[in-house]
Amino acid sequence: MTMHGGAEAGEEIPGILHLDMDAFFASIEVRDDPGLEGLPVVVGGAGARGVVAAASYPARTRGIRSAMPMASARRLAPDLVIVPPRIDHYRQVSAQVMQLLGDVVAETEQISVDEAFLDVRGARRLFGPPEQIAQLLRRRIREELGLPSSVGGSVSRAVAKIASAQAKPDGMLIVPAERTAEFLAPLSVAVISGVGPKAQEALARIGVRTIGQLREIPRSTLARALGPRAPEIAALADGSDRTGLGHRARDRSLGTERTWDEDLTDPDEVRRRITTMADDVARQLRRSGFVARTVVLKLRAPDGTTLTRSSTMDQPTASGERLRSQVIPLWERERPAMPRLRLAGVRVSHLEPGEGAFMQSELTARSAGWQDLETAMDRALERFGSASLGRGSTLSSATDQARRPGTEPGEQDDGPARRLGR
Ligand code: DCP
Ligand code: MG
Repeated sequence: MTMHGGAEAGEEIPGILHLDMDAFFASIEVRDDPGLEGLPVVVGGAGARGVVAAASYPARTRGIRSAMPMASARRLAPDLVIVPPRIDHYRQVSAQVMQLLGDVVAETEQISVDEAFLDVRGARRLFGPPEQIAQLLRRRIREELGLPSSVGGSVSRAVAKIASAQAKPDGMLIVPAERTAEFLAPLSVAVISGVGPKAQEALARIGVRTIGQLREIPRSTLARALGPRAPEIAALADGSDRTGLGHRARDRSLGTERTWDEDLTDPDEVRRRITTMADDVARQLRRSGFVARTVVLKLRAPDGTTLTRSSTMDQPTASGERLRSQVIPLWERERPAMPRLRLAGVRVSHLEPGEGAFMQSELTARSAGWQDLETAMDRALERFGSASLGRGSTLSSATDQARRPGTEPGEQDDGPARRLGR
Protein backbone atom coordinates (compact mmCIF):
# COMPACT_ATOMS: atom_id res chain seq x y z
CA MET A 1 0.00 0.00 0.00
CA THR A 2 1.18 3.50 -0.72
CA MET A 3 -0.34 6.50 0.95
CA HIS A 4 -0.93 8.83 -1.93
CA GLY A 5 0.79 12.11 -2.13
CA GLY A 6 1.83 14.06 -5.17
CA ALA A 7 5.41 13.24 -6.21
CA GLU A 8 6.52 16.65 -7.37
CA ALA A 9 10.01 17.69 -8.33
CA GLY A 10 12.23 18.70 -5.43
CA GLU A 11 10.11 16.81 -2.96
CA GLU A 12 11.75 14.64 -0.37
CA ILE A 13 11.65 10.98 -1.41
CA PRO A 14 10.49 8.44 1.22
CA GLY A 15 13.60 6.43 0.36
CA ILE A 16 14.53 5.05 3.75
CA LEU A 17 13.11 1.54 3.78
CA HIS A 18 12.84 -0.80 6.75
CA LEU A 19 12.50 -4.46 5.83
CA ASP A 20 11.56 -6.97 8.52
CA MET A 21 10.89 -10.67 7.98
CA ASP A 22 7.49 -11.89 9.15
CA ALA A 23 7.45 -14.33 12.07
CA PHE A 24 11.00 -15.12 11.01
CA PHE A 25 11.97 -18.35 12.79
CA ALA A 26 8.43 -19.73 12.52
CA SER A 27 8.15 -18.87 8.81
CA ILE A 28 11.37 -20.77 8.11
CA GLU A 29 9.99 -23.85 9.86
CA VAL A 30 6.72 -23.61 7.91
CA ARG A 31 8.62 -23.21 4.65
CA ASP A 32 10.71 -26.29 5.42
CA ASP A 33 7.64 -28.34 6.40
CA PRO A 34 4.69 -27.19 4.28
CA GLY A 35 2.36 -29.41 6.32
CA LEU A 36 2.56 -26.68 8.97
CA GLU A 37 1.04 -24.01 6.69
CA GLY A 38 -1.94 -22.29 8.31
CA LEU A 39 -1.36 -23.90 11.72
CA PRO A 40 -0.55 -22.15 14.99
CA VAL A 41 3.22 -22.79 14.94
CA VAL A 42 5.72 -21.53 17.47
CA VAL A 43 9.47 -21.92 17.70
CA GLY A 44 10.74 -22.30 21.24
CA GLY A 45 11.48 -24.60 24.14
CA ALA A 46 8.77 -27.16 24.83
CA GLY A 47 9.91 -27.76 28.43
CA ALA A 48 8.31 -26.45 31.60
CA ARG A 49 10.38 -23.27 31.45
CA GLY A 50 10.13 -22.90 27.67
CA VAL A 51 9.43 -19.54 26.08
CA VAL A 52 8.02 -18.63 22.66
CA ALA A 53 10.77 -17.22 20.44
CA ALA A 54 8.65 -16.78 17.30
CA ALA A 55 4.94 -17.26 16.62
CA SER A 56 3.36 -17.76 13.19
CA TYR A 57 0.54 -15.37 12.29
CA PRO A 58 -2.12 -18.09 12.77
CA ALA A 59 -0.70 -18.48 16.31
CA ARG A 60 -0.86 -14.72 16.80
CA THR A 61 -4.55 -14.53 15.98
CA ARG A 62 -4.95 -16.73 19.07
CA GLY A 63 -3.09 -14.16 21.16
CA ILE A 64 0.31 -15.89 21.18
CA ARG A 65 3.36 -13.62 21.15
CA SER A 66 7.16 -13.78 21.30
CA ALA A 67 8.56 -14.02 24.83
CA MET A 68 5.37 -15.60 26.20
CA PRO A 69 5.85 -18.66 28.44
CA MET A 70 5.15 -21.80 26.41
CA ALA A 71 2.65 -22.95 29.03
CA SER A 72 0.50 -19.85 28.37
CA ALA A 73 0.78 -20.38 24.61
CA ARG A 74 -0.42 -23.97 25.05
CA ARG A 75 -3.43 -22.76 27.02
CA LEU A 76 -4.35 -20.32 24.24
CA ALA A 77 -4.00 -22.96 21.49
CA PRO A 78 -4.33 -26.59 22.57
CA ASP A 79 -3.46 -27.58 18.97
CA LEU A 80 -0.21 -25.60 19.12
CA VAL A 81 2.71 -26.97 17.06
CA ILE A 82 5.97 -26.41 18.95
CA VAL A 83 9.17 -26.60 16.92
CA PRO A 84 12.52 -26.62 18.75
CA PRO A 85 14.84 -23.81 17.59
CA ARG A 86 17.54 -24.42 14.96
CA ILE A 87 19.60 -21.31 15.49
CA ASP A 88 22.39 -22.11 13.03
CA HIS A 89 19.84 -22.68 10.31
CA TYR A 90 18.11 -19.34 11.02
CA ARG A 91 21.47 -17.62 10.99
CA GLN A 92 22.19 -19.03 7.53
CA VAL A 93 18.82 -17.92 6.18
CA SER A 94 19.42 -14.50 7.73
CA ALA A 95 22.70 -14.27 5.82
CA GLN A 96 20.88 -15.19 2.59
CA VAL A 97 18.31 -12.45 3.17
CA MET A 98 20.99 -9.86 3.85
CA GLN A 99 22.97 -10.97 0.80
CA LEU A 100 19.90 -10.57 -1.40
CA LEU A 101 19.24 -7.08 -0.03
CA GLY A 102 22.86 -6.13 -0.66
CA ASP A 103 22.66 -7.42 -4.22
CA VAL A 104 19.87 -4.97 -5.01
CA VAL A 105 20.63 -1.97 -2.81
CA ALA A 106 24.10 -0.61 -2.15
CA GLU A 107 23.24 1.11 1.12
CA THR A 108 22.00 -1.38 3.68
CA GLU A 109 22.34 -1.60 7.43
CA GLN A 110 21.41 -4.82 9.16
CA ILE A 111 20.02 -4.09 12.61
CA SER A 112 19.00 -7.52 13.82
CA VAL A 113 18.78 -11.10 12.61
CA ASP A 114 15.78 -10.39 10.39
CA GLU A 115 15.63 -6.66 9.72
CA ALA A 116 17.58 -4.05 7.85
CA PHE A 117 17.37 -0.44 6.81
CA LEU A 118 17.95 0.39 3.16
CA ASP A 119 18.61 3.77 1.65
CA VAL A 120 17.15 3.64 -1.85
CA ARG A 121 17.24 7.34 -2.60
CA GLY A 122 20.18 6.77 -4.95
CA ALA A 123 18.73 3.64 -6.59
CA ARG A 124 15.80 5.50 -8.08
CA ARG A 125 17.21 5.81 -11.58
CA LEU A 126 18.08 2.14 -11.79
CA PHE A 127 15.08 0.58 -10.07
CA GLY A 128 12.38 3.23 -9.89
CA PRO A 129 10.66 4.82 -6.88
CA PRO A 130 10.88 3.36 -3.35
CA GLU A 131 7.60 1.45 -3.58
CA GLN A 132 8.84 -0.34 -6.67
CA ILE A 133 12.11 -1.29 -4.99
CA ALA A 134 10.25 -2.44 -1.89
CA GLN A 135 8.04 -4.71 -3.97
CA LEU A 136 11.03 -6.03 -5.90
CA LEU A 137 12.79 -6.95 -2.66
CA ARG A 138 9.70 -8.58 -1.17
CA ARG A 139 9.06 -10.52 -4.37
CA ARG A 140 12.62 -11.79 -4.62
CA ILE A 141 12.67 -12.85 -0.96
CA ARG A 142 9.39 -14.68 -1.53
CA GLU A 143 10.51 -16.35 -4.78
CA GLU A 144 14.11 -17.13 -3.98
CA LEU A 145 13.88 -17.88 -0.27
CA GLY A 146 10.21 -18.82 0.09
CA LEU A 147 9.63 -16.39 2.94
CA PRO A 148 7.24 -13.51 3.71
CA SER A 149 8.56 -10.08 4.62
CA SER A 150 7.21 -6.58 5.14
CA VAL A 151 8.60 -3.18 4.22
CA GLY A 152 7.95 0.31 5.51
CA GLY A 153 9.24 3.46 3.85
CA SER A 154 9.55 7.08 4.87
CA VAL A 155 11.86 10.06 4.84
CA SER A 156 12.59 9.15 8.45
CA ARG A 157 14.20 6.02 9.76
CA ALA A 158 11.98 5.85 12.81
CA VAL A 159 8.83 6.27 10.74
CA ALA A 160 9.98 3.62 8.23
CA LYS A 161 10.28 1.14 11.06
CA ILE A 162 6.86 2.03 12.42
CA ALA A 163 5.43 1.69 8.89
CA SER A 164 6.85 -1.80 8.35
CA ALA A 165 5.20 -2.95 11.59
CA GLN A 166 1.90 -1.47 10.40
CA ALA A 167 2.30 -3.22 7.03
CA LYS A 168 2.65 -6.72 8.59
CA PRO A 169 2.10 -9.43 7.65
CA ASP A 170 3.37 -9.67 4.09
CA GLY A 171 2.76 -6.04 3.23
CA MET A 172 4.28 -2.73 2.28
CA LEU A 173 3.53 0.78 3.48
CA ILE A 174 5.34 3.79 2.08
CA VAL A 175 4.56 7.09 3.80
CA PRO A 176 5.19 10.21 1.68
CA ALA A 177 6.83 13.08 3.54
CA GLU A 178 3.74 15.26 3.60
CA ARG A 179 1.54 12.44 4.94
CA THR A 180 3.82 11.63 7.87
CA ALA A 181 1.93 13.52 10.58
CA GLU A 182 -1.38 12.11 9.45
CA PHE A 183 0.02 8.56 9.43
CA LEU A 184 1.47 8.87 12.93
CA ALA A 185 -1.34 10.78 14.66
CA PRO A 186 -3.67 7.87 15.56
CA LEU A 187 -0.89 5.46 16.57
CA SER A 188 -0.07 4.68 20.19
CA VAL A 189 3.06 6.35 21.58
CA ALA A 190 4.22 2.78 22.29
CA VAL A 191 5.24 2.36 18.64
CA ILE A 192 8.01 4.96 19.04
CA SER A 193 11.27 3.16 19.63
CA GLY A 194 12.54 4.06 23.08
CA VAL A 195 9.08 4.64 24.54
CA GLY A 196 8.81 1.70 26.91
CA PRO A 197 6.23 0.94 29.60
CA LYS A 198 7.65 3.57 31.97
CA ALA A 199 7.57 6.39 29.44
CA GLN A 200 4.09 5.28 28.37
CA GLU A 201 2.93 5.57 31.98
CA ALA A 202 4.51 8.99 32.37
CA LEU A 203 2.78 10.15 29.19
CA ALA A 204 -0.55 8.63 30.18
CA ARG A 205 -0.40 10.67 33.40
CA ILE A 206 -0.39 13.87 31.31
CA GLY A 207 -3.19 12.50 29.14
CA VAL A 208 -1.03 11.46 26.18
CA ARG A 209 -1.73 8.11 24.56
CA THR A 210 -1.37 8.73 20.83
CA ILE A 211 1.40 10.36 18.83
CA GLY A 212 -1.10 13.01 17.73
CA GLN A 213 -1.70 13.94 21.36
CA LEU A 214 2.02 13.95 22.05
CA ARG A 215 2.54 16.53 19.33
CA GLU A 216 -0.01 18.88 20.92
CA ILE A 217 1.73 18.93 24.28
CA PRO A 218 3.98 21.92 25.04
CA ARG A 219 7.67 20.98 25.00
CA SER A 220 8.12 22.06 28.61
CA THR A 221 5.37 19.69 29.79
CA LEU A 222 6.93 16.92 27.75
CA ALA A 223 10.34 17.61 29.26
CA ARG A 224 8.87 17.33 32.77
CA ALA A 225 7.23 14.01 31.91
CA LEU A 226 10.09 12.40 30.00
CA GLY A 227 13.24 14.08 31.27
CA PRO A 228 16.28 14.56 29.06
CA ARG A 229 14.99 12.20 26.35
CA ALA A 230 12.04 14.47 25.58
CA PRO A 231 13.53 16.28 22.55
CA GLU A 232 14.62 13.05 20.89
CA ILE A 233 11.23 11.44 21.40
CA ALA A 234 9.48 14.57 20.15
CA ALA A 235 11.60 14.48 16.98
CA LEU A 236 10.75 10.83 16.40
CA ALA A 237 7.09 11.56 17.04
CA ASP A 238 6.84 14.25 14.41
CA GLY A 239 8.87 12.30 11.88
CA SER A 240 11.52 14.99 11.72
CA ASP A 241 14.51 12.80 12.47
CA ARG A 242 16.76 12.56 9.44
CA THR A 243 19.31 10.08 10.68
CA GLY A 244 20.96 8.30 7.79
CA LEU A 245 22.05 4.72 7.71
CA GLY A 246 24.85 3.55 9.92
CA HIS A 247 24.67 6.52 12.25
CA ARG A 248 22.73 4.98 15.06
CA ALA A 249 25.58 3.13 16.66
CA ARG A 250 25.25 5.27 19.77
CA ASP A 251 21.87 3.63 20.36
CA ARG A 252 23.43 0.21 20.41
CA SER A 253 24.98 -1.66 23.20
CA LEU A 254 27.11 -4.71 23.42
CA GLY A 255 28.03 -6.88 26.33
CA THR A 256 28.31 -10.12 28.11
CA GLU A 257 27.04 -11.54 31.37
CA ARG A 258 27.42 -14.75 33.32
CA THR A 259 25.28 -16.53 35.87
CA TRP A 260 27.11 -18.86 38.20
CA ASP A 261 25.83 -22.12 39.58
CA GLU A 262 27.41 -21.31 42.93
CA ASP A 263 27.50 -17.90 44.54
CA LEU A 264 30.79 -16.08 44.14
CA THR A 265 32.27 -14.68 47.33
CA ASP A 266 36.03 -14.51 46.77
CA PRO A 267 36.87 -10.91 45.77
CA ASP A 268 39.95 -11.95 43.79
CA GLU A 269 37.88 -14.38 41.81
CA VAL A 270 35.20 -11.76 41.13
CA ARG A 271 37.81 -9.21 40.07
CA ARG A 272 39.35 -11.76 37.72
CA ARG A 273 36.01 -12.60 36.12
CA ILE A 274 34.93 -9.02 35.67
CA THR A 275 38.33 -8.30 34.13
CA THR A 276 37.83 -11.18 31.68
CA MET A 277 34.39 -9.87 30.76
CA ALA A 278 35.74 -6.35 30.17
CA ASP A 279 38.40 -7.83 27.88
CA ASP A 280 35.78 -9.88 26.04
CA VAL A 281 33.64 -6.81 25.50
CA ALA A 282 36.61 -4.80 24.26
CA ARG A 283 37.45 -7.58 21.83
CA GLN A 284 33.87 -7.61 20.53
CA LEU A 285 34.04 -3.85 20.08
CA ARG A 286 37.24 -4.09 18.07
CA ARG A 287 35.87 -6.91 15.99
CA SER A 288 32.69 -4.99 15.15
CA GLY A 289 34.61 -1.78 14.53
CA PHE A 290 33.10 0.31 17.33
CA VAL A 291 34.34 2.32 20.26
CA ALA A 292 32.20 2.93 23.35
CA ARG A 293 31.83 5.83 25.74
CA THR A 294 29.85 4.23 28.54
CA VAL A 295 30.53 1.05 30.44
CA VAL A 296 27.84 -0.59 32.57
CA LEU A 297 28.36 -3.10 35.34
CA LYS A 298 25.50 -5.37 36.36
CA LEU A 299 25.49 -7.35 39.59
CA ARG A 300 22.93 -9.73 40.98
CA ALA A 301 22.85 -11.15 44.52
CA PRO A 302 21.61 -14.69 45.26
CA ASP A 303 18.24 -13.28 46.40
CA GLY A 304 17.73 -11.74 42.97
CA THR A 305 18.53 -8.15 43.93
CA THR A 306 20.03 -6.63 40.80
CA LEU A 307 21.84 -3.39 40.34
CA THR A 308 23.55 -1.68 37.45
CA ARG A 309 26.18 1.04 37.72
CA SER A 310 27.65 2.91 34.82
CA SER A 311 30.55 5.15 34.09
CA THR A 312 30.92 7.43 31.08
CA MET A 313 34.36 8.32 29.74
CA ASP A 314 35.48 11.56 28.10
CA GLN A 315 36.92 9.62 25.19
CA PRO A 316 35.34 6.52 23.64
CA THR A 317 37.45 3.40 23.64
CA ALA A 318 37.78 -0.21 22.51
CA SER A 319 40.59 -0.94 24.92
CA GLY A 320 40.13 -3.71 27.49
CA GLU A 321 42.55 -1.88 29.74
CA ARG A 322 40.39 1.25 29.71
CA LEU A 323 37.17 -0.66 30.25
CA ARG A 324 38.68 -2.53 33.19
CA SER A 325 39.88 0.69 34.77
CA GLN A 326 36.29 1.96 34.71
CA VAL A 327 34.39 -1.13 35.68
CA ILE A 328 36.54 -2.52 38.50
CA PRO A 329 36.10 0.61 40.67
CA LEU A 330 32.33 0.40 40.09
CA TRP A 331 32.41 -3.10 41.51
CA GLU A 332 34.72 -2.12 44.39
CA ARG A 333 32.19 0.51 45.41
CA GLU A 334 29.28 -1.97 45.50
CA ARG A 335 31.23 -4.83 47.03
CA PRO A 336 30.28 -4.16 50.69
CA ALA A 337 26.59 -4.10 49.76
CA MET A 338 26.84 -7.18 47.56
CA PRO A 339 29.40 -9.57 49.00
CA ARG A 340 27.81 -12.62 47.36
CA LEU A 341 27.15 -12.67 43.65
CA ARG A 342 25.04 -14.88 41.48
CA LEU A 343 25.55 -12.96 38.25
CA ALA A 344 27.80 -10.26 36.87
CA GLY A 345 27.80 -8.56 33.51
CA VAL A 346 29.73 -5.93 31.63
CA ARG A 347 28.09 -3.95 28.87
CA VAL A 348 29.08 -0.91 26.84
CA SER A 349 26.76 1.63 25.27
CA HIS A 350 26.97 4.93 23.39
CA LEU A 351 28.91 3.22 20.65
CA GLU A 352 30.53 5.11 17.83
CA PRO A 353 32.13 3.86 14.64
CA GLY A 354 35.70 2.78 15.36
CA GLU A 355 38.93 3.52 13.52
CA GLY A 356 39.22 7.29 13.55
CA ALA A 357 37.80 7.68 17.01
CA PHE A 358 40.10 5.02 18.36
CA MET A 359 43.11 6.74 16.89
CA GLN A 360 42.18 10.13 18.30
CA SER A 361 41.46 8.93 21.79
CA GLU A 362 44.21 6.37 22.10
CA LEU A 363 47.09 8.23 20.52
CA THR A 364 49.41 8.19 23.44
CA ALA A 365 52.42 5.94 23.15
CA ARG A 366 51.18 3.82 26.00
CA SER A 367 47.64 3.29 24.87
CA ALA A 368 48.73 2.79 21.26
CA GLY A 369 50.82 -0.02 22.72
CA TRP A 370 47.72 -1.45 24.37
CA GLN A 371 45.91 -1.32 21.11
CA ASP A 372 48.64 -3.26 19.34
CA LEU A 373 48.85 -5.75 22.14
CA GLU A 374 45.14 -6.27 22.28
CA THR A 375 44.83 -6.64 18.53
CA ALA A 376 47.58 -9.26 18.66
CA MET A 377 45.70 -11.02 21.44
CA ASP A 378 42.55 -10.97 19.34
CA ARG A 379 44.39 -12.71 16.55
CA ALA A 380 45.87 -15.32 18.85
CA LEU A 381 42.51 -16.01 20.47
CA GLU A 382 40.82 -16.28 17.15
CA ARG A 383 43.45 -18.77 16.03
CA PHE A 384 43.39 -20.90 19.16
CA GLY A 385 39.82 -20.36 20.19
CA SER A 386 38.63 -19.23 23.57
CA ALA A 387 36.00 -20.71 25.81
CA SER A 388 34.91 -17.20 26.61
CA LEU A 389 34.34 -16.18 23.01
CA GLY A 390 30.92 -16.17 21.53
CA ARG A 391 28.74 -17.13 24.45
CA GLY A 392 26.23 -14.79 25.95
CA SER A 393 27.22 -11.90 23.76
CA THR A 394 25.06 -9.76 21.59
CA LEU A 395 25.10 -6.50 19.82
CA SER A 396 21.58 -5.22 20.00
CA SER A 397 19.77 -2.03 19.29
CA ALA A 398 18.46 -0.01 22.20
CA THR A 399 14.93 -1.00 21.34
CA ASP A 400 15.89 -4.61 21.84
CA GLN A 401 17.13 -4.17 25.34
CA ALA A 402 13.95 -5.48 26.87
CA ARG A 403 14.91 -8.74 25.22
CA ARG A 404 17.71 -9.94 27.37
CA PRO A 405 20.80 -11.43 25.84
CA GLY A 406 22.54 -14.38 27.34
CA THR A 407 19.96 -17.10 26.95
CA GLU A 408 19.07 -19.32 24.05
CA PRO A 409 15.68 -18.70 22.49
CA GLY A 410 13.24 -21.06 24.09
CA GLU A 411 14.95 -21.15 27.47
CA GLN A 412 13.83 -19.01 30.32
CA ASP A 413 16.48 -17.23 32.28
CA ASP A 414 15.64 -13.86 33.71
CA GLY A 415 13.90 -12.61 30.62
CA PRO A 416 12.90 -13.44 27.07
CA ALA A 417 15.70 -14.54 24.85
CA ARG A 418 17.10 -12.63 21.94
CA ARG A 419 20.53 -13.92 21.20
CA LEU A 420 21.05 -13.17 17.58
CA GLY A 421 22.41 -9.67 17.50
CA ARG A 422 24.78 -9.42 14.66
N1 DCP B 1 13.23 -13.61 18.67
C1 DCP B 1 13.53 -14.32 19.84
N2 DCP B 1 13.08 -13.86 21.05
C2 DCP B 1 12.30 -12.75 21.12
C3 DCP B 1 11.98 -12.03 19.96
C4 DCP B 1 12.46 -12.50 18.74
O1 DCP B 1 14.23 -15.32 19.78
N3 DCP B 1 11.85 -12.35 22.31
C5 DCP B 1 13.69 -14.14 17.37
C6 DCP B 1 12.58 -14.94 16.74
C7 DCP B 1 12.03 -14.06 15.68
C8 DCP B 1 13.24 -13.25 15.27
O2 DCP B 1 14.01 -13.10 16.45
O3 DCP B 1 11.47 -14.82 14.61
C9 DCP B 1 12.89 -11.91 14.69
O4 DCP B 1 12.25 -11.09 15.64
P1 DCP B 1 11.07 -10.11 15.27
O5 DCP B 1 10.87 -9.21 16.41
O6 DCP B 1 11.30 -9.50 13.93
O7 DCP B 1 9.79 -11.06 15.22
P2 DCP B 1 9.27 -11.99 14.09
O8 DCP B 1 10.07 -11.89 12.85
O9 DCP B 1 9.12 -13.36 14.64
O10 DCP B 1 7.81 -11.45 13.84
P3 DCP B 1 7.36 -10.08 13.11
O11 DCP B 1 6.53 -10.53 11.94
O12 DCP B 1 6.54 -9.35 14.10
O13 DCP B 1 8.59 -9.35 12.70
MG1 MG C 1 10.54 -9.99 12.05
